[in-house]
Amino acid sequence: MDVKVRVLVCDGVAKKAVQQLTGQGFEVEETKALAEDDLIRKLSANPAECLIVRSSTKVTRKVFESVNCLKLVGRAGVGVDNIDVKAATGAKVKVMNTPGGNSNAVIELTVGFILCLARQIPKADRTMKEGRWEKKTMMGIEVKGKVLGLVGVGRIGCEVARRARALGMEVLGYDPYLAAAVLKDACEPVASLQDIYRRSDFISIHTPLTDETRGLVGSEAFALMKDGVRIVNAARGGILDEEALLKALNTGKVAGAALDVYSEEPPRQGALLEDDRLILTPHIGAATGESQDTCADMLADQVIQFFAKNRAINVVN
Ligand code: 9EZ
Repeated sequence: MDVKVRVLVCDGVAKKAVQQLTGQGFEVEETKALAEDDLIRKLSANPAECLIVRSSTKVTRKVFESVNCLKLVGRAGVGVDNIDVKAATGAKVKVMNTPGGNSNAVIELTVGFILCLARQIPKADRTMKEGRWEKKTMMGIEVKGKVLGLVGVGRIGCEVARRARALGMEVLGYDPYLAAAVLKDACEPVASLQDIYRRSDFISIHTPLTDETRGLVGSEAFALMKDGVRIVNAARGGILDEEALLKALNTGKVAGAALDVYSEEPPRQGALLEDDRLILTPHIGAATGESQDTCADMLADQVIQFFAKNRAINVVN
């Protein structure tokens, strides 16, 4: 590499990735999360061919239309919600992310949610800290022998299934994009979502957010579910209809739900935040050191590959 490729790293992406890029001869500058105008100012003053972000920095259309140095934007994480991919494509800027880099963190959070819903662990902790020894309202259930229904059985759903089986659960799975033959090692494939809703004691969502899955678990779905069902969503906000969930809690249809993601983040103060049967976390699915390291490594590898391939045509002397 004669002229060093400049990389601007925002949002505190894992150190290992920065070291890896520096070691490969990239010139890396690290900065905190930048607002739109600050990002444009920064890239105009000191052009970089590559921009790396996590979640905080939004790479908007205005960014792509205001600067012409970028060849590649990489997101250390799953999905590209904070990057305007259409605008990037229009500006001939490649966009990359790290599918699967967060999977194990999400898998383990899901298992934690299932056990918390079964035993009310968060509420038990809270009452202790409030100075009470409250055993009477803490009666739980065991997951052994219960049916877990998976809505979506991709990378994450599949591994949740294995762990749930290790806990003695019976696991049903529905995924319209995967053949039953592929699913049947991980779970019992069922032919329809209705089968999941009718038979499950726990339901966990593991789909992406698409036009097809937005609002998928709503009032019609709840109407089919068993009384006392428990719901987990650590996938994406908006797949589960929160208003329908609150109604289903109020009628007693749903005994509890654990949510890491919301249709609006952070969710507005309201009924969602007040019900003890809801276990709520602030989108921490990917928040493990291991997951951040894995995503950063995956992205650094891809960035190195990209410039190894494309460098020659990008250098203008
Ligand atoms: C949709 C899905 C799973 C699903 C899975 C994947 C795009 N997509 N959609 C509805 N990969 C279950 C129900």
